[in-house]
Order: sequence, then structure tokens, then C-alpha cells
Amino acid sequence: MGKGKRGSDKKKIRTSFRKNRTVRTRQSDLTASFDPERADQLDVCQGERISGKGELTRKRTVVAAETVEDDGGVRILPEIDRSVCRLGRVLSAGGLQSEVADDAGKVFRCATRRLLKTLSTDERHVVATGDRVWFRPDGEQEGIIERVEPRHGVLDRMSRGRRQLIVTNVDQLLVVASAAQPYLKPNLIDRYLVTAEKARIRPILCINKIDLVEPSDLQPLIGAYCQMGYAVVCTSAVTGQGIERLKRWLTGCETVVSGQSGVGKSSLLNQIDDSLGLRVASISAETQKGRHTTTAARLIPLGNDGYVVDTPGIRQFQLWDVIAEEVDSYFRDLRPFVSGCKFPDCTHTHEIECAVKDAVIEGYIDQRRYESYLHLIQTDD
Ligand SMILES: Nc1nc2c(ncn2[C@@H]2O[C@H](COP(=O)(O)OP(=O)(O)O)[C@@H](O)[C@H]2O)c(=O)[nH]1
Ligand SMILES: [Mg+2]
Ligand SMILES: [Zn+2]
Repeated sequence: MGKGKRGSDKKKIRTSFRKNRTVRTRQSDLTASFDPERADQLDVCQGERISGKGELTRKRTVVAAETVEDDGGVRILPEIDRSVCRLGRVLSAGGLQSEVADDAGKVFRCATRRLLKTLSTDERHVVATGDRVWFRPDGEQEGIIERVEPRHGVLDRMSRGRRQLIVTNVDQLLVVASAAQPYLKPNLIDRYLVTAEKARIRPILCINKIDLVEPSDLQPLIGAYCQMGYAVVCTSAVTGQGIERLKRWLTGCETVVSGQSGVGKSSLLNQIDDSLGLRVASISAETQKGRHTTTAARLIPLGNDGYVVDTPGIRQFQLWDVIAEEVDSYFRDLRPFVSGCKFPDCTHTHEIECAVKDAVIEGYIDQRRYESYLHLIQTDD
């Protein structure tokens, strides 16, 4: 599934050892409890040579391939020994260890081979939730991640000035909104849709708690999204309406479930797969400000066909690097008109001869969507 382009040539990459690599744990400690530094001891693998003498100047040559990912990042793929390493999926990534499931669903607690950290070419996490990795099993429950395959479908966020990966290799983003309680917030839906468009992840819009309103009242809104080509489903976790359709859309795919707290995400997932047993929050608990039950993204197997990803709350999920000038390209309904504007850098606000504003006046663009666009560029520049 990885769409990253394979680098054609293997190359030799010179890398310095980290200082702490010279501090070795005694061999007898190997049988002791899990030690993240063990990645170092198991580091000697095919294709690596150690040269140089002084501890701090030691270099080694690694045989590896390079690949360019969807977002332009360069990934280095060290050669791995396929007779011992296995392909797995990172269910949850941690600083020291990650949970990796093999093909059969068996879970291993894995450290990351230090070499991967050394080779990392940018500030992104070396291992992220959702990654497809090659790992070397060590016993029945542990292992070492030796290589991360090229990523696609990446969702990220900005945290303390750094780009953080939320989850990788996802197919679709399910935007869950509720028709009432909490009341419907179309601007918020648009924000999520922009996130999906930017990440080039297929969005699905789900309007839940349809049992609480007169469905026909939502027709204009739903019609507008359908016209833009979005898949929309109205659901109720109470009456079961729309659940079968939603289930069909999620089966066999890897879906990130997003949406404000209290809209019914957990309730819907429990309806789709009753073995999930996700905690459904009481209304009173949800009204407590700043409450977040989920802190890090996690892949949750859906039946035995597909995964869903429970994401942290809305406030941590921001359009951190969407610049105002490109927001129009993430609005499917505005996009076709942009090239008709007099100025190539038109923001469709104060400019003259703006094809987007004309389209709003002529009714080709929904007034509400245009206002939502204005709102977004004014709060996210
Ligand atoms: N009336 C109605 N209530 C719902 C529906 N789905 C969820 N709820 C209620 O909304 C509250 C929040 O649900 P929850 O699944 O925890 O939302 P989450 O925070 O998005 O995961 C709970 O009290 C649910 O019982 C629905 O379709 N209709
Ligand atoms: Mg929930
Ligand atoms: Zn314009």
C-alpha cells in the first residue's frame, strides 16, 4: 500500500555512532527485564561495517536505499535480514517502546534500533503510530524495530514548535459531527475537511444523533457537501440508522475517527463492532472543560478487516502549517474559480475582480462555505 517511490540505488551512508553507544550493558543483563538500550546490542546486522578506532570518532557504513515520501521527506531504508525480521504494524508508538502487531495480530513490545534514530533526516518521529515496520522478534513478546517503510496518509500536528505525527498510513478521515447535543458546527466540519484535503486522506462526513432532529432540516447542508463530492452519512447510535452503511465504508480501510468530544464517536464504533467496548462518556462528564480521555493515537483493529484510530481532542488537532494562500485549494467548491481571479495571490477578501466572490454572488458557491473560508483564513494565518 505504501505509495512512496522506491529509491533505485542502494547507497552507502556514513553515520557517526552516538556517544552512549559506547556504554554497554553487560551481557548477563540481556536476560533481565526489558531494556530499551538493547537496540544497541542487537545492532550488528548484515551490511554494516565498523571502522575507525577512537570510541567517539567511530563511523560505520550502512547499506541502505533512499526513498522520497509523499510529503517530500527523505526516508532511508537500511537493509534488513529478511530471514529473521518480520513485517509489522505499529499499534501505538512510544518514546522508548512501541507496540507492534505481526501479520497474525500477535503483539510485540519493540524498542527502536538506535541506527534509525541516527539516520533520521528530519525532526519527525522515527517511529509513529500506524507505521509499517520491519522488526526483529526477540523472544515471544519483544523485539527491535529495524526499519520503517515509506509512509503515506500522514496526519500531524504542531506541538511546542515541532511537527508531531499523530498517525501514518491512513486511508480515510471520518469526520463525526452531531446534529444536536452538542449543536452542529459546520465551520468545524470544514476545518476537518481541510485537514483531510491537505493530508490527501479521503474524508467521510458522518452526522450523528440524527434521532434528535428533523432530518429534512439538514438537507441543505448535506446536499451542499454531497455536491462537492463528499461521502455523507446520517447516523444514530440510538436507533441504528445509517450504521450499516457506515460499517461498509469502514470495513477494509484504515480510518481516523475525528470530531468534537461528545458527538458520539465511541458510541458509533461500539455499534459497528460490539467487541470494541469503547467507553462512552456521560453527557455531564463531557461538559467538563478540557477533559480528554484519549491522549495518544492508537490503532484499534476493526473486526478482522481494517483499523480505526481514536484521535485526541479537537484542540490538539490543528491546521498548523496551512497558510492562508493555500486554504482556497482545500475548499473543493472554491477551487475551480480561483484561477479566474485577477491576482494570482488573491485571498478572495478585499481584492477587485475576484472570481470567487463573483461566484458567491451568483450562487455558484454556498454563502456559508465562503464565510467558513473567511473564518478559517482569519484565524489560521
Ligand atoms: N440521542 C443520541 N445520543 C447519542 C448518540 N450517539 C451518542 N450519544 C450519546 O452522546 C454522548 C457522548 O457519546 P460518546 O460516544 O462518548 O461521544 P465521543 O466523545 O464522541 O466518543 C453519550 O451520552 C451517548 O450516549 C445518538 O446517535 N443519539
Ligand atoms: Mg469517545
Ligand atoms: Zn479571488
